[in-house]
Amino acid sequence: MSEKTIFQKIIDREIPAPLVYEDDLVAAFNDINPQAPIHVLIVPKKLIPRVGEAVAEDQATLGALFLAAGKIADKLGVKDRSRGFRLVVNHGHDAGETVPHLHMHLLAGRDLAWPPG
Ligand code: IU
Repeated sequence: MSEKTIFQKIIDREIPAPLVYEDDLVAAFNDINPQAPIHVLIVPKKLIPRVGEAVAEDQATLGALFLAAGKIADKLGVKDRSRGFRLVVNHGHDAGETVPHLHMHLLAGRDLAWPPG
C-alpha cells in the first residue's frame, strides 16, 4: 500500500492539526504557511490525487468541498458579500501543486489581487 499523504495523516489524526470543519466526506484545517489572514485547506477524506483525476463516483465529494467552503466562510465571518473569499484548486506542476491529495484553498481576510500569480 502506498504511503499516506500528509493530509491523510491529519484527517486520520496521526498528525495533530485542529480541524476547522469536518463532515462525513471532507475535513478542513488551517494552512501551515498562510497566504492570507484566513487560509483554510478543505480536503476530501477519500484520496483523490488532484481534481482532474476525480471520477463520476466522486461527484458528491466534489460538491461537499464547495458546500463546506460556504459553511467555513460563514463560520469565519467572511461569507457576507461585503467581505468575501476566494477558492483555489491547483492541479499539477504549472499551477504549483505540492501535495498530491486534492484540496481546496479558502483564502480571505485581505484584498486578493486578480489575476492570481
Ligand atoms: P498546493 O495547492 O498543493 O500548492 O497546496 C499545498 C498547501 O499545503 C500549501 O499551501 C502548504 O502550505 C500546505 N501544507 C500544510 O498546510 N501543511 C503541511 O504539512 C504541508 C503543506 I507538507
